[in-house]
Amino acid sequence: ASGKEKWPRGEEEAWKEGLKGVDSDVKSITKSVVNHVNTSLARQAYNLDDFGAYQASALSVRDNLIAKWNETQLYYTKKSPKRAYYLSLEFLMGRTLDNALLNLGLKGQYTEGIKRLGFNMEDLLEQERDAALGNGGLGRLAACYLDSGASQELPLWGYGLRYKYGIFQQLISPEGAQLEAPDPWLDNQNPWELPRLDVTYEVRFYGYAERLNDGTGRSVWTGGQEVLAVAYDVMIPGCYTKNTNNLRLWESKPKRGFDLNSFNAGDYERAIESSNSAAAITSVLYPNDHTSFGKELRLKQQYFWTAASLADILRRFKNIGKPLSAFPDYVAIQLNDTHPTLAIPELMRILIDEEETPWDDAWNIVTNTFFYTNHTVLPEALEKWPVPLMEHLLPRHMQIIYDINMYFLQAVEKKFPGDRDRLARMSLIEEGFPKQVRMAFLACIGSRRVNGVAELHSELVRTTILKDFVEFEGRSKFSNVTNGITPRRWLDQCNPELSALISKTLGLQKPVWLKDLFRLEGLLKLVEDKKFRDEWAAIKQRNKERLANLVKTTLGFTVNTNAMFDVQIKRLHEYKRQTLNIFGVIYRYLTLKKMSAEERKKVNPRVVFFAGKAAPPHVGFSFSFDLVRRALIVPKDYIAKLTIRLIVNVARVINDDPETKDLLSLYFLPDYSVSLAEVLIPASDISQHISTAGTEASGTSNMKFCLNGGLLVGTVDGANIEIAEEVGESNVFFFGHLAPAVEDLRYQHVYHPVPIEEKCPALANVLNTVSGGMFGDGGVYDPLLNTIRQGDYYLLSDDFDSYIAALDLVDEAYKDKDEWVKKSIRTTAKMGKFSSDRAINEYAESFWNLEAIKVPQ
Ligand code: F58
Repeated sequence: ASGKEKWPRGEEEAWKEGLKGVDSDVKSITKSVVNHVNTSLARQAYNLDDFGAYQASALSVRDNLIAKWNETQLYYTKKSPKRAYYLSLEFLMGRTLDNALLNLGLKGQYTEGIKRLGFNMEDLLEQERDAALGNGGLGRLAACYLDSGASQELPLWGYGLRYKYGIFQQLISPEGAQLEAPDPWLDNQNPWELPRLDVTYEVRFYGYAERLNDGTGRSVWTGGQEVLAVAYDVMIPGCYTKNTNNLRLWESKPKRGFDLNSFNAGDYERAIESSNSAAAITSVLYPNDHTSFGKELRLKQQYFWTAASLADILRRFKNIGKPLSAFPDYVAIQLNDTHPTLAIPELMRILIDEEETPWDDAWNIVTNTFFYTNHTVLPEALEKWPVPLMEHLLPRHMQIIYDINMYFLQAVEKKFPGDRDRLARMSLIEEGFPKQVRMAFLACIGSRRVNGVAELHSELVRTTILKDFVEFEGRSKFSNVTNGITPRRWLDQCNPELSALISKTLGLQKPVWLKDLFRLEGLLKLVEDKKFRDEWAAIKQRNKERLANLVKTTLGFTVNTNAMFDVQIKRLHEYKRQTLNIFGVIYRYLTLKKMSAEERKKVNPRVVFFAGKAAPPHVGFSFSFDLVRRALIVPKDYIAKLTIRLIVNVARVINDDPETKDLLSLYFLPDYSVSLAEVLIPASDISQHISTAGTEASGTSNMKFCLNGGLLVGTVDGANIEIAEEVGESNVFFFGHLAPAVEDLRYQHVYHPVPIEEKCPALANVLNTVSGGMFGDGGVYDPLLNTIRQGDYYLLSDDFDSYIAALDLVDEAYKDKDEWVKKSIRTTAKMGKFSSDRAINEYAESFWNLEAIKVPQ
């Protein structure tokens, strides 16, 4: 406050000269890249390949980021604002170089500088491996939120795990079987992380918790295994701002190199065993998607990560010098799904056992600090942990959970006296063999606010899985924040031509509209401008050619770029109904085969693309209630894999049929990733988001396609609904039953089944064609076909006819090219709402009470 602070050491000027990072002119940039080639890589022009040039460029860009990152962190520390932390087990970041160059506004200069050194930027960008530390939508959402947090100048950090292996690499065998290979993404050094070998915390597992019984509620937890968490920092640059935030990822490491006692006793194997088991904690991302299956190592990951993150957050808070009661004034923690829920009992443990805070005060701090986002209402995805496992691994936390439950149920009993059913329904502990801890309930009662990720989904959370909690705690605790996507990666980076056209047309600098996406509405007045429409359409065409090139070079197929491109890319899962799509393709093929040559001339050619991974089957599968109810004893992940096999084999047949192949072809692109999405999305004319109504919480790729001028075929589900509200229903191809009808329809399937031949002859015919062997041994597909013939839990037979009708409407609409382009422009123009900037600001304002803090230039 007294003006200039004292400079800590040496000459201030000398320090400041070195602080600037890389200058942004081309000459300084080449100098810095060459310097990294020579020093960091110890290489020279003679032996430098594209990969080396990529590494040197990345290191040069990193210098730039570090300078900004350092200033940002120092500034935050000085100002000590309230901070928010996003805890997510998954961050699906994709590549970094292009994104960093664009956010820094240095892409042009680096491209030029690289060219002077004899390299091509596009080739260098292709050298980077994706950071694929996530399964799908939930992990990618976390990555978008980090980009928006930094771009909106919010003091927001992410916390996650530094998995040695990300999501598995998918290979497809000639028979169409998915094979999984590891993803050793760290094998070449990762220029985007800063090891912080000095930032470490000890984390305990197992052992004993003994209650002190001194009236304070404290326990002492001792013994067991102790492992070390080591921090790795990933810099998150904001778009055209100095603010550069942090994503801190933890790596596990043995506390001691090895067990000296065993070593001295001559048991070498035993000596390294415990060190291996410590390192194993962060070795691999669990590839399960929408299932929870109670594995000890997964629970270890969750505790390891929440314990290290909380310790770090607490240390930072303590540096401010405020009393613990002020914790919620300085810290907000967002729980990305239930995976970090152990942070709730962990903070209770620290406050009670270590800080000697009375229970009520501790609970008050906890429930004002945490916020919980739910991402699914599918019963098989709701996390539950067996009580015996919890007692074994985390004995003190289990005590605390029992205590939380006791106080909570007392309060419920007080409000609803004598309602024993309600108590059983709401208990944190589900009765059964074994008893299980219901993590969603714990997350709910331990948080200040709970939200879903799209309007419909949030309403389903309130009226189904958390209904009792809404009745108990009041509706205002339960709200909605519709998901968003970052327009930096999902338009500017993946579709540079469209981005340039938009800047030119709106007469705005890129960062202006990229950070205020509602500005896209300015495009509406150009819908009637023929020249503009032609430019718009030409860009789409070039993006289709870019995709076709990729397919040619990677798979060797020649794609018909005069056809409509129809894309479905997401994790393979029954509820997402890739089956509906492939059965639709078969139906179309059969229809084409029946047509005369004359009739075929009128058909709109279509190329269908699929990509996505299926969860690898896990051993020790336990039959979920859902499957038992459906009398289907078939693991879901097996069905997903079988769907891939069917797609691949249908592709083989129809792509080879000389009569139809120009009118209909089909590709399954292996190893779906963020980078592949960046090529597929800008190339699509139409994309499919066709989950059974009420099952897809939001969906986020739907937003990405629309932002790039692609239209949607979709069910009335998740964020599709809000997209249609924005762009107008005439620009979306909706079909299928609505969410409120689903329960009744399922009931009908179970209690009044109608044979599929009667109910939906078109679909029955398709299924029979598959069983009949048109696409190879029909028997192979029986388990998949039976899910529809018996039970049909995801209602394919109810929605198939309207699905086909919707696709017919798409064909009709596509015939009028001019009108189609208008729809495309209108769609992009109305995507403002779906920027993750809007979403992150909603979290900041209505949940976290967090203010932006701009680092001065
Ligand atoms: C997804 N969930 C939702 N979970 O399915 C999708 O509708 C939504 O748009 C997205 O979250 C973002 O809100 C999702 O991706 C997972 O991948 C979990 C991984 C860990 C096991 C449980 C599923």
